[in-house]
Amino acid sequence: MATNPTTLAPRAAEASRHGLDSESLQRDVLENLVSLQARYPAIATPHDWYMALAYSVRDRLLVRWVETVQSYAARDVRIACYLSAEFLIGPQLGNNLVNLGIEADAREAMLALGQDLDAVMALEEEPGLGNGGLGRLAACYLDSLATLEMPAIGYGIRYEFGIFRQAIRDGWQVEETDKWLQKGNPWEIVRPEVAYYVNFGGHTHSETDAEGRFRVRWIAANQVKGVACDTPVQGYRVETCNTLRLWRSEAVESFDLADFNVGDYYGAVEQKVVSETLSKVLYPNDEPEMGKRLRLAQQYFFVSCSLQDMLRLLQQKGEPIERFADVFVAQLNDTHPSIAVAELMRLLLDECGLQWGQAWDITQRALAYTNHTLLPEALETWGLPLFRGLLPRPLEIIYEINRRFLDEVRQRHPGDESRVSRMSLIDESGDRRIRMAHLATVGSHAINGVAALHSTLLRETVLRDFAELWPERFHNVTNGVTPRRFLALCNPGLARLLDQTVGEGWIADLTRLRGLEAHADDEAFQQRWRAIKNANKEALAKHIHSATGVAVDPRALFDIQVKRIHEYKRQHLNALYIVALYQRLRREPQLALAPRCFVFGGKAAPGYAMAKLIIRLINGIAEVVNNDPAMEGRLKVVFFPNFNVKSAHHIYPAADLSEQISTAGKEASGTGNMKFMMNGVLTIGTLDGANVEIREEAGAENFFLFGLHAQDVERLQREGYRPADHVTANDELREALELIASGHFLRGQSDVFRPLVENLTQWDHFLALADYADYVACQARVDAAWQDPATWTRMSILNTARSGKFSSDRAIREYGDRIWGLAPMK
Ligand code: 8GP
Repeated sequence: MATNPTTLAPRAAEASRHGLDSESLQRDVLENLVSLQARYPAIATPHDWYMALAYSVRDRLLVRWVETVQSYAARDVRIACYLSAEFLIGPQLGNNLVNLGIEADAREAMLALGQDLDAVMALEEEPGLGNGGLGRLAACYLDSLATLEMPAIGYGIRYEFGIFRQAIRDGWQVEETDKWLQKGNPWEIVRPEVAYYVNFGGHTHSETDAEGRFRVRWIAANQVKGVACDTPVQGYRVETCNTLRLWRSEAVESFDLADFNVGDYYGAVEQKVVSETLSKVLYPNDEPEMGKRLRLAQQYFFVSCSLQDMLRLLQQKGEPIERFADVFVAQLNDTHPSIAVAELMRLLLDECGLQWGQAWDITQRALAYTNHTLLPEALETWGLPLFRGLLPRPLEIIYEINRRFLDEVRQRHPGDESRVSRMSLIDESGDRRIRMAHLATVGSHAINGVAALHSTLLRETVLRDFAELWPERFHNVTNGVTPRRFLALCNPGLARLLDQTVGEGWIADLTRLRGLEAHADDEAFQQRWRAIKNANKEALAKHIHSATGVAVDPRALFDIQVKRIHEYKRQHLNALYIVALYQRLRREPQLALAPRCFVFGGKAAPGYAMAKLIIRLINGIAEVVNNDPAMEGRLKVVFFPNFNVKSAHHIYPAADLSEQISTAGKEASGTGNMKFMMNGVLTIGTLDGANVEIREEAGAENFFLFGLHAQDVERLQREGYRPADHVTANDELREALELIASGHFLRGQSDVFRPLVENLTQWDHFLALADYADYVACQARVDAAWQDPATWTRMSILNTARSGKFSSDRAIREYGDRIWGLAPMK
């Protein structure tokens, strides 16, 4: 029976208002246990309880979700579409409880059913649909969009296998497949009726239609169907519940049938398998690009489905095609969705019949591009043959965009052909390749970097010619992270103290944490602050013990570096310092250094040999240091395996020191740095990415700064950098490198770490040795500050107090104001 949505909504809304108490939750959990899990309490597994609770919470979201979707359809609003190949959303249950404001009720309900809420939450599989910073940023932004009640849809790919699980065997990283869907996903609603076809391969054909208009038809070699898989995104204590729509690829039935008719059963099945492969797995590469055909197919697939979906929604709203850019603005999260420039043009020209000029105007007004990296090896390009084979029609459109664009450049700069070839969408210097960052820039009305320094460097280096041509299109929006997940949810002890001190409003307005400043020197307050940190450290110590078998002392300084493993992030600089410390302590056991526990976490791209070697080195150092009785009570080293959103919840709140030590100019922003800061963690860092702004906000006296500036790095590299000079000048450094090369940290095998040591002493592309001495000196200042608890705690309180800027709510407001023309609404 069809239900009338207009009558359903008020009734359901009424029900939901009564559904947010512990009794009704308890009732629903029991009911769902039977009706969805087919279990009764006595035999229910912990996972059954998780599912029953998750479904009960989801029901409470659905009412708001339906109303939100209805209101966007009915009202004259602009909708922000966040296009991203990655959404690292993390576990959903706890976050939804916090945002609905029913965490305490859920705890009570589960207790009444004999279950511990934390234990139940711990069972949730993490949807690892992202690599790191970029994917997690997208998830934080969805949280803020919903919280600020801004009309928004997240569009991406519903990978069957997310980022690999990292296991550590004999000190090496081993990748295991991430079967996150094995036990079902209670948060997902599959919508078989929301599906689109996407073309691949074949050729194009020009014709004149009945009205005498010139049209191009794309005769595809095959098609894949994209099916919408939706996840509700509930805002914090508001009625708005937005949508994350991820596309799952399926075979197109008619293709199977055609093959069946000629009796090619295996051919039909193969087609099905190939189609389903598209959304099978996330590419586990963090920065460097690898030009895989399937990756390009994934990008085009999700972009095309998303744009087709937007066109359908436009029609549903009763709006004409000319209004597309008034109703939608699409933010391209890096270049992965940048094929949207060509695809939107194709849909407007070939499917909607618009003229080029009008289509181009709509495309540019509808699209905006965020750049996340300056590393040249990370800028996406696609070889022409591969591109043409897969996407012949989009390629024709790219050629035409390029022709018109280069005409414009030539008009502005007559005779400057070197500029023309620098700016072209096609790199003709070697084998011809499409530059996706240029495509995204030319097709967008706004281009932004993700921290002040990064945006400046973007304008001065990678996109310099474009910034000269269109200065008004370039912006900065410094990244932010959601305080709901990264403070309220993951650090409940601190959250309670913040509630009591500055009032609960901080969760939706993080600048209110400034109210803490008045308490920074209050001894009693400092004591409570420390007690919370210590409890978090004890909890992390337990996790470390169960994950690695290493016992760590919560009284030690927890010095933590968690992020993807990459040479530019310089985990090896940290490792060199640990080796030096180890040697110092062996030589001078009486040294008055504070006990330290170094914790590392992060995945290496499976094909990135140097990054994997760095993991092995850290584990080698850990093995030696942790088993040396002389280091007992002085030094511990831990590599925490499989760092992900879930383990991050335990790590950020328990840290004392946050390592943000990338080579200046290389880290676009960083967001882990912000999560640490909110949790009262002091930063040791370079002037890179958002560290610059973190230091500005915290105050220079509350930040441990070291290292070369971005201009120094650039100059050194230009003028010729000689890492060996630093080795000669610094005995401690030389000895540390020699010890590593000797095989001391790999049971005497001297050949394994040699490439790493040679790389450092000969090239050191990321200037670790140039920054080494200053880093060590800075660590001595850290040690001194730690030995004075009142000073340290004051700095810690002030870091939390001044972290307001780094809320993703601020970032989303800026996107709304400067780029989308979209304000928070009710
Ligand atoms: C990262 C940047 O490296 C980081 O500095 C920044 O904070 C973050 O994006 C969010 O802006 N970039 C990536 O994660 C990235 O390029 N990932 C590739 C896998 C696509």
